[in-house]
Amino acid sequence: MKVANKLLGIIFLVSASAVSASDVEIEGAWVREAPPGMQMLAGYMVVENKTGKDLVMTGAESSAFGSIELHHTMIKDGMASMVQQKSVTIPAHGKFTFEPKGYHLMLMKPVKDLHQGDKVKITLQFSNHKNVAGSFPVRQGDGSMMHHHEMNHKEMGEHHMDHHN
Ligand SMILES: [Cu+2]
Repeated sequence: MKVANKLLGIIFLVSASAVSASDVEIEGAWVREAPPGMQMLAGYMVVENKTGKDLVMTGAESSAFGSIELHHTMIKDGMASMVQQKSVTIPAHGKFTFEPKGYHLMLMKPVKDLHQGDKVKITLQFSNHKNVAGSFPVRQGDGSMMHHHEMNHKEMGEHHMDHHN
């Protein structure tokens, strides 16, 4: 099939509140449970683009977090580092996977501690499509996974628990 590649420029759709968009679907979404007080959590999902054009995802937002960034984990010489992405492109009739050790939503400054069983709504933003919202259940990650999100956290000093008997 011939694909006419017209550069139409980037159209910013100032979308209203409508979030139903069956032409873009979020599958297998989840947020990794983190210890209380953790200021960075990670969200994962597969975004399926059922449209005939590449979609450019530029970010995400949620009332449950202060801010959200798109990150990619790179492993080089055995060291993991996270690189912020300005956007990711979900190919026409294709999928884009956010998964541990790969691309992820970096969920920063949670407004409250999240626990397994909680659900948060996260809205994905695109430069050439209206927003798409998904429900992300919180669950524990696979214990065997590398905890790459903790790598930037230095020893937090002593943590005292005062118990009254
Ligand atoms: Cu990250």
